[in-house]
Amino acid sequence: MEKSIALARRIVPLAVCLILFVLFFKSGPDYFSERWFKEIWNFGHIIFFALFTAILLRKTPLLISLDVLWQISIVMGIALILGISIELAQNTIGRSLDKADIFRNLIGAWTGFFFFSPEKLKLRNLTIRSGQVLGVALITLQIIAYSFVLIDDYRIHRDTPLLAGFEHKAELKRWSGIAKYSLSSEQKISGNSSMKIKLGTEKYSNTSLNAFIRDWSKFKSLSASFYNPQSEPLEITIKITDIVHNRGKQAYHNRFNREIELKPGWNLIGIDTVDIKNAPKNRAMKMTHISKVTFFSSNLESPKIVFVDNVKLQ
Ligand SMILES: [Ca+2]
Repeated sequence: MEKSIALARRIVPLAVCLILFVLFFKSGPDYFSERWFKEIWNFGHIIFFALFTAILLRKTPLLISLDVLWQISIVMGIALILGISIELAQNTIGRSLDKADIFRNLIGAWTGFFFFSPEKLKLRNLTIRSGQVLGVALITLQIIAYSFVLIDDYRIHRDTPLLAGFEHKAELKRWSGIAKYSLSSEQKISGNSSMKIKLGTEKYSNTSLNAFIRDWSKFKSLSASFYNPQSEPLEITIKITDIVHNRGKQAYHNRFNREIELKPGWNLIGIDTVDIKNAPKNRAMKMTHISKVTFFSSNLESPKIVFVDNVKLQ
């Protein structure tokens, strides 16, 4: 029995380490995966580098023979270089490059050393405890950040069919894009605020909603209110894509695009979901998995402002 436990203690960390390393490349979330899945996956980096560091410091005689400060420096250096290499390799196979993962790798290596390496015993007790407290604090911060994502995901479900009302700053984390965007109380159609978008003169200046309820199959329309503060009309395009488009070649004819002209002042824009469903040329849009809603301008002669509020399904 004791032999089996000892054997399991040796094999399990190595097996978990190998599985995680393969999963860094073979499976896991991509750019279009759900946030809760992407964020939980990040903990894999911490676990992998904690185990990898512990194995290195138990199985590498050359490393074990060094002074303990050299050991820490080398395992942190390995985590940094290997982590950057993994991120660059993932980037070439379509997985997103995440600089925060490199930091998580360092947290993993640090906790691996201070919790699981027998080599830590060469340090003073106070130093070991301080190292462990720092490791736990950094992991706790990661857990707190993850809980914020789960809370916002709960809000998304609670507020549906409203996709974006722009009443909480946390909502902005659901958006991305080249255009600068912020919550603003200057203009609003409901509540206290809307989103102010500063469209630039790039070929495409865009902002996209990435996190929202995916299944639009039971809704009849999408609506949004735009405020154009300029004295002239402003042309923007609304682009809606599903997961098939985003994980495919992202061709123009394989998504929904609608150019709209915003007159000065408020504009209520409505789009029938039937039009969205029938927009791709050679297939029906996957209405059970809408992936992204984008507003963009193209080739503006000068920067423009637009406000958006009350993006909702009906
Ligand atoms: Ca609002």
